[in-house]
Amino acid sequence: MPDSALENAIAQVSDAQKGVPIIRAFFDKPTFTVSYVVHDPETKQAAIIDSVLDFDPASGRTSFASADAIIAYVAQQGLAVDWLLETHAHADHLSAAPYLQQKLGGKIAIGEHIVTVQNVFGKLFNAGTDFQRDGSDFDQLFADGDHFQIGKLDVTVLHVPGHTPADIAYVIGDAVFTGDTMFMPDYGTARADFPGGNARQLFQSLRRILSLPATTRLFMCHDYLPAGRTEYAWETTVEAERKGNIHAHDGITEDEFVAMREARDATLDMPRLILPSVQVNMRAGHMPAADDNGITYLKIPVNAV
Ligand SMILES: N[C@@H](CCC(=O)N[C@@H](CS)C(=O)NCC(=O)O)C(=O)O
Ligand SMILES: [Fe+2]
Repeated sequence: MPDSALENAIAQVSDAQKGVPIIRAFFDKPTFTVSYVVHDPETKQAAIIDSVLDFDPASGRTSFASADAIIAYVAQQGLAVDWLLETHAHADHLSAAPYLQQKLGGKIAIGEHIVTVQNVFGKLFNAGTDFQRDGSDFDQLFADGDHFQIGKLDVTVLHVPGHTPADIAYVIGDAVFTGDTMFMPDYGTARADFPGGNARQLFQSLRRILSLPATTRLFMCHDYLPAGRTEYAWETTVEAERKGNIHAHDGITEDEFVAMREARDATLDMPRLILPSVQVNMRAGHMPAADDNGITYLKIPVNAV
């Protein structure tokens, strides 16, 4: 006997899910980073956002457990990966985008202002002429307002500088991948003291994201588990951030925000992995070319940062 009630229910749910991205988060505890796989339930086309390459700075060894967990999920769900999206050149973890691209395909993309970041860090690390600094290490550079699709899902790019000059947020269907702009309401916002960072710009970027409709889903790039909470969390809404973000709720003025942010930033240590991360991430996640002995080296600038 065909179960027509169930068939109708399945059709109803599938219909309601059209245009709504399916989102799976992967949390990397050593760097408190959240990576995402986002896919279109209709076409099974997918994007991977802000992946993590495991790196042990004491031994200089890379490993792939985090990336392999994403690969296993993609295979289990039968997804086709079109995009490897970065919200910015991360200063706290290495990107696994090249490794994922090799295994799964897809184009590596970031915001067009990455060229500013490449120039600053290219200079700091005294990179040779083989490092182009024109964004060409990436397959695609996005500008504010750019639109593309993941299967039938609509994606709009918002340039949201402040944490770095090149940060972008990806608005995919009803979900926003905010990168390092805001964090969960009880933790607040991203720091603005990296090279090219700017607390005033960050405030404007926050207000821009928070102008989206109240029920817009927001997915954070990090969670640092503030005192008073016992579970890591990374999903919230525009409404919850506007009501409750401890740094940026409605009513906080730009000057108040900037004073708070600059005072807090003055107390923060550099991220544990900033030196390896920026050297690799400015090259779209690729290591610098190996020396003539075949070994790849990452530099440590002394008294320069
Ligand atoms: N302890 C962390 C710090 C990471 C960090 O500085 N995170 C940045 C994002 S890349 C941030 O915005 N932190 C905001 C804050 O702590 O106020 C590490 O060493 O990786
Ligand atoms: Fe960051």
